Amino acid sequence: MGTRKMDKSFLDWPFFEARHRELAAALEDWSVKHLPADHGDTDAACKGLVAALGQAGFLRHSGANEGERLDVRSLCLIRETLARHDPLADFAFAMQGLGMGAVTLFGTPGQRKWLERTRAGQAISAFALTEPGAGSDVASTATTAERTPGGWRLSGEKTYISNGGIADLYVIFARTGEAPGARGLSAFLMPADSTGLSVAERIEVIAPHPLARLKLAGVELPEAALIGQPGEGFKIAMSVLDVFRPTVGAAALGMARRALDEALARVALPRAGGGTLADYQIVQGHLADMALKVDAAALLIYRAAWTKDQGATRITREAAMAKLYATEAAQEVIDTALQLHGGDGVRCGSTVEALYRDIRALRIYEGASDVQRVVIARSVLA
Ligand code: COS
Repeated sequence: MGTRKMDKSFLDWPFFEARHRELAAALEDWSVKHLPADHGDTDAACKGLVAALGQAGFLRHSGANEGERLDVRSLCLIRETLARHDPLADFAFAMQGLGMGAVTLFGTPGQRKWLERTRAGQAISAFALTEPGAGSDVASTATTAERTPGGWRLSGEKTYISNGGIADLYVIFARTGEAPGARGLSAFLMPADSTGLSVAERIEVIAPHPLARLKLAGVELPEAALIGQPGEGFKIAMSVLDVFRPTVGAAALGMARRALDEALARVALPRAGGGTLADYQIVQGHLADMALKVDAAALLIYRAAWTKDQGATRITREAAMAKLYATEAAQEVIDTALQLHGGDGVRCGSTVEALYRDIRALRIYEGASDVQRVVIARSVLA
């Protein structure tokens, strides 16, 4: 990591309370001691990270039981800190939250029992929404859930499911047919050992993490597996995404901060011909743009998180702005940091090379950048 200390002045912004500053400091200490994890075997690394984050108590923040509140600022602070040290650790944390988001927001007391295990790092969760024919267009979901005498029978396919293959339980969205399109979907809690559920394919991506295509061949679920009411699945999915999209922005922010730190360390190195790269005004211009993007992203992210934590019922527009801007800006910051490293930037195994691969998927998952533009445009036109 860059030798320079990261700028933490943002923690003094009025969005935060003392408990947030304490959380950020505790996680920073933990991360310095435990990260980056050994990534040799991605599945084992993720399982180990979930267990370690659970034991250390940080996964408590990934969900909330009755009488508690999900604190979006804490989620964002944790994601940005973990992503700055080890993007796979951020992934491991994030999926426990996204996977259980529907249960945290809409679960029955019986379903909430799973939260004890996911928040202790003893069970791994996943969010199964995307399908081969329904990515950005959730209303086209084709997986079906038919009523049976004792509950539901699910058939279809889900793809690009993070934690697919290592998850202990999935929250899955399927068509129950109360109405066409978005109004005919429902959400279910589906344990990974359900008969008829199989991993059809493990998917390799440019920044490795557990990812799979799932096949559902008549998976039988009890009545108690239904989350919320029949027909509410689309709104449940969107409400979960509203909470977690700012946290994707936060992960991107952590990666951008790391890239800026790496760039600052690099441009301070003495050059053979005398001076440093930082002496050049053109380099200073790049550093200024990077710092500006980092702060602007942080402001949008913590605006969205603070607004939700103040009790807003919807933060659709704020969440979309935070995710869109922070992920696009992080890609640019990381690209510039890589450029400032010259040939060393594209060397496999260098920090900026890894960040360059790690950031890419964040502009796609949980609503691609153009989906966020659609959401923002609709809100300004409304
Ligand atoms: N919170 C609560 N309700 C919401 C909502 C939100 N954020 N967004 C939409 N709704 C409601 C709408 O109010 C509407 O309700 P009514 O039928 O009562 O009017 C209903 O849901 C349908 O909304 P809309 O017409 O906007 O749906 P669209 O089919 O046009 O879809 C987008 C909108 C494209 C924004 C949505 O499909 C989406 O977010 N796609 C990306 C999905 C995604 O992130 N995938 C990644 C999976 S996780 S890796």
